[in-house]
Amino acid sequence: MTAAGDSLRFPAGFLFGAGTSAYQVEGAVDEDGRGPSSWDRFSHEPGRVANGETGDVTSDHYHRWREDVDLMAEIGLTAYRFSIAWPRVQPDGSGPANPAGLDHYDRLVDALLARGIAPCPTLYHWDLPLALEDAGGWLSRDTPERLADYARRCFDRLGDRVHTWFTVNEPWVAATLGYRLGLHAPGHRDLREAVVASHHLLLGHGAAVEAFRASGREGRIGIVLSLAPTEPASEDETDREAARGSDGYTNRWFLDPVFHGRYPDDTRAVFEGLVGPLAEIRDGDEARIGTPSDLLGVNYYTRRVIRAGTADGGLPWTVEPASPSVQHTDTGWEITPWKLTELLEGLERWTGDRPILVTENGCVFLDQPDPTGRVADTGRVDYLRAHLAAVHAAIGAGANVAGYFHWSLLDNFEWAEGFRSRFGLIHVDYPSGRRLLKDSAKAYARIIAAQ
Ligand code: IFM
Repeated sequence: MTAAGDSLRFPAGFLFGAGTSAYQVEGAVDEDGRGPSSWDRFSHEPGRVANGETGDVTSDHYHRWREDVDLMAEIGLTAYRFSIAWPRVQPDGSGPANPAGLDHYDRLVDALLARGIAPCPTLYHWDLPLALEDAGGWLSRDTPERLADYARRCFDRLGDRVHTWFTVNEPWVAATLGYRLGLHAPGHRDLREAVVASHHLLLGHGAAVEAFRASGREGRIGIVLSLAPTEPASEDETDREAARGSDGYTNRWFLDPVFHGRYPDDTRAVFEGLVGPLAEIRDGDEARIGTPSDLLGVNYYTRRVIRAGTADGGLPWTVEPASPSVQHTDTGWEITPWKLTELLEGLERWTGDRPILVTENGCVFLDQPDPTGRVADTGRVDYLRAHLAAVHAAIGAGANVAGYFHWSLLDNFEWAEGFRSRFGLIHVDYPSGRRLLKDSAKAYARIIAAQ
């Protein structure tokens, strides 16, 4: 069978991966000296997560990682993006490392390498040690320094075998959902806080890159950004201007300082017009955020269509609802693979000749196993093929894309959505922990095998 995506040949060495993050898949929140995180507390607060669900057990990856590595090998993955749980390594967010925490990732890294799967850890995927949350979280200027100190311990222990590192996952989402919209930990609702948090998350990235260079380890390191290709709802100049503003808010506020060492003037002016002077951005900070890194991780799910008009919090644009003329996932996100091609083709003005890795791309489809154990997730098969074809097209047009990681390896805890959103290539039956490769995992396996 040949369908869009199956017959595509990618450059030699292109990484075919899948991703997870610690709080979403590990469970085992009280084991081996792990300390509490911001998400442990948040998810246990009534009303924060759908159906009152938590990451206490979730996909049980902390215990089942050997089986999961076997499944990765069965699919033929050549890379695995996971995150290291900071509260396992430093239960209080600072001080000496907890050896049992690092031992876990040490074993995982060795098992991956034994299967020819490149380990690609993310240092921070939102599970902030609770002690640091209580000391101010990402509103505190000390948190980026703590991140660098923790990162150093990871580089020391794993840096002889890990050669691709990611610093911070999706600072826009962490800052916006955590500090402006109140949907993620710590649940605040304040635009000013969101801007300050985004600055400190970016400083954490810069500090982690500095720590990596100081470690003397060989390898590459970079940030992971959720980038939303933005288009105006009409050709009206007001909508076009609104789309430029929204692009600054979600994309350029992060790309510009990371790659050009300076926040975009237009976005800073919008923020300062709404929340006052941003004295938290001190002399030297932007240069530190721009400490040269080696790659860019891009998380892409869908586009943003923007119309002029003021949203809540006063930002001068509104996001259009999904268009009925575009296909969508089971959570209503538009399926727009052509925007991924455009996005990847347009990043060179920031990345230059540095490689781009598509670090997340995926969809919610809710298909369940039939009586024979087959999960016929046709929607995900089509989504995967279409987005791999989009990456292939971008490479053909000259974009330096070095890998693709489907989100997610496993069904998992989808933050405020709990378990009702299933993103996995692998179906997880939560009560028993049983895993089943969905049709999408088998389709991915065929694509990888055909290279
Ligand atoms: O599950 C999340 C992930 O943790 C960060 N990026 C988006 C995914 C899907 O919402």
